[in-house]
Amino acid sequence: MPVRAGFTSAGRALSLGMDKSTRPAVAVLMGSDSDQEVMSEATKVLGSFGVPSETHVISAHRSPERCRRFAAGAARRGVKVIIAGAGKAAHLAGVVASHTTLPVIGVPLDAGLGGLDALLSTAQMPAGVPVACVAVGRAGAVNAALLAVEMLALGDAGLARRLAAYRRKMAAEVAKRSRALSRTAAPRGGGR
Ligand code: AIR
Repeated sequence: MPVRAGFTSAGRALSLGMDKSTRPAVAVLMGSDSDQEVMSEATKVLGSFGVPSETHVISAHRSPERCRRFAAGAARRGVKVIIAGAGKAAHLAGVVASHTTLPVIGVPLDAGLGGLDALLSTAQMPAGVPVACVAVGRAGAVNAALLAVEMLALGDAGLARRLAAYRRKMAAEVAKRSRALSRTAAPRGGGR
């Protein structure tokens, strides 16, 4: 399902309860630059809604101090939501969440085992430190961005309107596909 709903406002500053510069409202993190292709889907969706974002490669295991520093300082820098994608033993979202009370959305990535390893590592947080876990791979990256937009839209009527328009456009697209399918389907009764 296409997610770009005709919003071409990339880079437009939003009223996010902070200054209207290009201050990033969402941070998109990934455990390795090898995650970039999938995680860029999240950045694209954010851009299509005009939500400014920043991107960082941070590994919970390979660069733990950088991870802690980023998470501990994110709120102070104006970040509102953090998206963290990682594969294998994907502890990035959980470790980031342990250093901040900003909402953290984890995207499990398929870097082996079909992403099941990352899914469990991301989703199975102990009570007390939540991570919102979305689907494995591209669908997860897209939905992480949409979920972040939904969170920001709670305090932004313009963004909420764009989300509603996006949903309407998606529903219309489904109906269009159904009509196209009906046209190409065999006529009722078989055509024997
Ligand atoms: N990773 C990196 N540090 C900790 C983890 N879990 C993940 C990355 C990537 C995978 O390990 O998020 O999905 C493989 O990384 P690389 O750099 O070896 O390609």
